[in-house]
Amino acid sequence: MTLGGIYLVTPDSMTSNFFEVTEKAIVSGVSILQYRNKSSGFQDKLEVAQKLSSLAYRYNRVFIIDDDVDLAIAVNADGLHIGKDDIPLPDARKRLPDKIIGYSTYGSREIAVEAQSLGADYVSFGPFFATNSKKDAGLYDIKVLEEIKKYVHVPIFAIGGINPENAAMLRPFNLDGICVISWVYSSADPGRAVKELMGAFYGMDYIN
Ligand code: TZP
Ligand code: MG
Repeated sequence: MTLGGIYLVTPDSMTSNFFEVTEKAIVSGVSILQYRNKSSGFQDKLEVAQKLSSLAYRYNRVFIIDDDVDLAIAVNADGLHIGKDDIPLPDARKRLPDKIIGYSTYGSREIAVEAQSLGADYVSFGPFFATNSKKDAGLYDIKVLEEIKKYVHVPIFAIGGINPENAAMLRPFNLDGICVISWVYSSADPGRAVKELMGAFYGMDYIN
């Protein structure tokens, strides 16, 4: 399984049409879905994660859980996404020997190289653009992506404030994919939002 394309992350608050929007985005071309919830208890997260997992499974998409290794195991997700404040990567790998593990590298090539050496299956960089979806996020220089493919050989994603306009700016770096929350979840037409993003990221016309 190769990891890449449009990687959709769930927003902090779930609107009443959350599952509908998520399904539309998946149908329109999202290839990876991440359930990210930093505020609810395990039982509530379990219910949502089970629904999202069946949705992703129905369309043969990759399903990833953010932070919570127990939840990833409970729903038999395809993988787990972690960063510096989460379970250390080697411990996550012990708990999930055969699953995908993604690692946040913020704006650091060194973190990315280390995560790769510890067995991360993909890494994410960013934010490079202002975001309202992660309050404590820094803002990093896109320059870190120059020549990154010389050092990092697992799939590379960018995250944070990505929209079709700036997604086109990422094209020269030949990244494997881009992660988004608000561009899709704040859109009146999430299917179109995904297609516009694909068009910008791949430099092709995906709108039809
Ligand atoms: N990690 C870094 S930025 C970010 C996360 C989870 C939020 C991305 O959301 P948006 O709305 O696409 O900027
Ligand atoms: Mg985390």
